[in-house]
Amino acid sequence: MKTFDSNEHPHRRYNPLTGEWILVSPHRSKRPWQGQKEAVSGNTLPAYDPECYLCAGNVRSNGEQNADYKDVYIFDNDFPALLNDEMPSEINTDPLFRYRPERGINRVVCFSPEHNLTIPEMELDAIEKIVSAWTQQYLDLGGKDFINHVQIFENKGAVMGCSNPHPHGQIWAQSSIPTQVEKTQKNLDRYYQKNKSSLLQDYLEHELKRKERIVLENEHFVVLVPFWAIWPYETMIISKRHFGSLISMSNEEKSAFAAAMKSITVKYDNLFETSFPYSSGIHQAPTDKAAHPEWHFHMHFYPPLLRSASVKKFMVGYEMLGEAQRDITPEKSAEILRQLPDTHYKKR
Ligand code: H2U
Repeated sequence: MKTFDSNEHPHRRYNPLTGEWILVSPHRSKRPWQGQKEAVSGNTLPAYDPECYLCAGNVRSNGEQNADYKDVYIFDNDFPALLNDEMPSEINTDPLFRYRPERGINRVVCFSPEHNLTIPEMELDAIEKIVSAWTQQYLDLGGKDFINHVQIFENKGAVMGCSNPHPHGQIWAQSSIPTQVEKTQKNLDRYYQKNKSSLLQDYLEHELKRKERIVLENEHFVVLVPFWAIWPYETMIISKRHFGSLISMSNEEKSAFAAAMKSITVKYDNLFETSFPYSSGIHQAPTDKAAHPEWHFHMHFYPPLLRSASVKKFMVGYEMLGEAQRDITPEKSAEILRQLPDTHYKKR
């Protein structure tokens, strides 16, 4: 009988943050591909695009004019998914048709006035300004009595459904704690109550000893491919110190966080020498005024690309009906990312 080898044999891994399992099929990573190829976008973008609704001084679709901004610029989304208005509703008790009104605020965060500049190509001080702006937004939006959660995220690249290459992210602040965050919160809390320590701090300690999935680290943050990663090159930035949100970060930690974001996104761009698409976002303590000692600040990067600048992973079939599955192991992905140069390919 053969003995189990996680580099060779199919197995399932458990995600302690979501409580979900994922199927890993390492023996399959050499299978041939005759499927879809996406057009690779060359970087021919101008620094200013008169047609772009995010460029400085331009008029947006609702007729408002953007300021002549020089670094980060934030405005209320003109097509918000959530509305600020209070909507009284009858209590609905039917267990099969549950709903509740949801109140919130959506904002757009332009990272830079330069239309063709993404995070990996920005100077560190410009990325620090984004981190400061996010902190201010978390304070401002989270401080409102009806806002209990502030989701900061970036959707980058046309394959992710991003409508505009101008560097930008979004903030969705709302009265409920959204499903993904609620799952994570329950698991962090359960672990904290049981062990009186942070799940992610304990996890990080083991990862730093094992060194199998670490991509890079600096004084205050570690970037790794989680043991339970779903996407081929999924990573997480985890703070070394245990704290719950952006507002607990020292200035030094903010710089280190900005540096970690730059370093991982440079590696991403270098992987297939393309502007690497992803969805990224910060998971941190809700703003529901409760103490949340269980929360440990982290940022997820979920990139779709699999084997080249044009071939992405699809979450379809078995994954829609059964559970998420990956071929290349998280250890192999971490090794590939770790060995990539730290200088952006356009500057080499
Ligand atoms: P995405 O491409 O990541 O979806 O971001 C663009 C956002 O910008 C999107 O949420 C908003 C869209 O609603 N937007 C405006 O607020 N004003 C505009 O004039 C166009 C787009």
